[in-house]
Amino acid sequence: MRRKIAFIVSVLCLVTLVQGVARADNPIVQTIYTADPAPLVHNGRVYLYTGHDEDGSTYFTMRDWRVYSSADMVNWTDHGSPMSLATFSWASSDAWAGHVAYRNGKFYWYVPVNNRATGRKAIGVAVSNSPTGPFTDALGRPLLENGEIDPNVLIDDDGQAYLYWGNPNLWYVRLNADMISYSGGLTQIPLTTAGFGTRSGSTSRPTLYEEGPWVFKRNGLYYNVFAAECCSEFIGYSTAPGPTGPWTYRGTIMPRQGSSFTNHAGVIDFNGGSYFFYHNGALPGGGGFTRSVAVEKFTYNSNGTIPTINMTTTGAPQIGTLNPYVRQEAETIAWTGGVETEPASEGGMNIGFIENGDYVKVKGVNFGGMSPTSFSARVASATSGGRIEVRLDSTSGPVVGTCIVPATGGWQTWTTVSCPVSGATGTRDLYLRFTGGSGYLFNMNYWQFVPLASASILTNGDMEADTTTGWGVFGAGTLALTTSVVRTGSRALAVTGRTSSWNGPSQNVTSKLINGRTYTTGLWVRSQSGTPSAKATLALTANGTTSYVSLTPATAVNSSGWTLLSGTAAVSWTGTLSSATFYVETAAGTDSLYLDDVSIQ
Ligand code: FUB
Repeated sequence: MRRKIAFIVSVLCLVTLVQGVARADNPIVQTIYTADPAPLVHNGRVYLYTGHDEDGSTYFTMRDWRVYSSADMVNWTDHGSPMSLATFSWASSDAWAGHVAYRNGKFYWYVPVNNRATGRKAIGVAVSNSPTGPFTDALGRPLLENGEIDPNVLIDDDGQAYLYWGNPNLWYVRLNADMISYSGGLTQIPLTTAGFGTRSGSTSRPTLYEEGPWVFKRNGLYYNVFAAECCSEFIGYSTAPGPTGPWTYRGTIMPRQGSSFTNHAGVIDFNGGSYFFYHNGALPGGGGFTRSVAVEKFTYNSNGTIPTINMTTTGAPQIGTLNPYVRQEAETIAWTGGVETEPASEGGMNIGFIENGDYVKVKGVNFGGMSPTSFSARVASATSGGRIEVRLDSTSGPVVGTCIVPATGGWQTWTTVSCPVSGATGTRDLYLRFTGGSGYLFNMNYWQFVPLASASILTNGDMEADTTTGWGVFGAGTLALTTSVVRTGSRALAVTGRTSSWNGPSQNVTSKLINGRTYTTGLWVRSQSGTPSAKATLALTANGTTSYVSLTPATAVNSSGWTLLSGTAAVSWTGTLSSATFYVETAAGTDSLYLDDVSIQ
């Protein structure tokens, strides 16, 4: 069934492209149906926790929760499912709307599920040291149970945490500092029409409040954004001077729209902007039980009220651009037609179930002023592979490179392929379009571009001069050119005779660095025998003090193929720079190495 969503999304987007209409980036996820967004800002990223509507559902058939994250609000990385009904041994069904709170280095995920023993809805809490999990049941039993749903946590400025939840009523309880126990009783918030508006045509539920409270504090004012007046729901909100009220109804944020009869909001401030997350039925096959999470950017009115926000297919604008010269996960996606995601044996997720014509769009990729020289991708194929067309602007835009993916003997048997690239400059949308025969072609785990060596501050970084010109040795070692083991062109650099792990090929870049600049480094390394971890480093001496900047992370290399090391690092110093040396070393050992296509720019 998942193939069906993916196929229809692909066809719809081709039609959209042919018609020349601007491309949609809402809903956020196209690989599965997602619902009940709960965004969390942490360390410069937005983590988006969602529910997961099973394909073809005719009820809220939900068995697991999902996590996505983004630094730019348009390219979202899929972190898979770090929590499911199985996490809670006492839960029988209904992995419904949850919320994640961060406190003291831990992430607490509060969710409503059916308690097998009582048959009633209960609130469970799971905990993790990482925003992407895995999460484990913190208690082995419900945190609380009163048959109601949709937990949400506010941690007030004085450190007191409140858990809100409820449908048909609205409740709160004071959480203890451990976040997995509470003090005092479960307290009902009075659902008055002054506090939560007047429902039309119902006497049993006089107010608009339905479910899904999202409580937060901004500029000293407490907001409760909630799903109102089922069915279908709209999103309304109330405000209060304190976390427990009294609440005053403030009106509609998102009117009834779209084909889902529920809606569910999450509101954050991130990087100077305000964002409203919600769900609808906008994907093909979507509806009340096959929903999709979407996002809009908005601005609070000057008096703190929230404007009307409508659902769009464009979504939020991108913050900044994406760097193609560092490893990017294949599952970082602005929009996809046809691919799915799954856990990768190398860690994280990979994209898979790729068929001829499927594609991934990555938005706002900043190639800079000089086209990269090559594109590389980590791929696996249990069949005969296929091709990756590297395109710009659209699925039918210019092809700047084509990589051949071979059979690797398994869907999780990974190899790195690379291909030359030309003509990719400026900031463009990148489309990776996959082609081949029938059936599933290959999987992709990650990709990156290699910057143009001639744009580099290094001399003879591609090693194609007929001497080792430009290169020296940091510490001990002997350099030689080789023509028998090369990555591109006809020469590579060989270093032997290293006597310490920090010894290796080097260049003096003292006159070339600019204080405060960020540099992107790329180099291909191969060992002559062992399997050391190699890395590129900058030794800076200013005002008599030497400091070391890691230009790339230490990366395992071997003798059977070339490994790309890459990284981005800010370079600055205080006082007068007397010496700056770029060098390649190993984390340990003195293995002999080959180097090719080295650049720092
Ligand atoms: O997703 C199941 C339920 O639908 C949620 O708990 C409610 O908020 C509504 O969105």
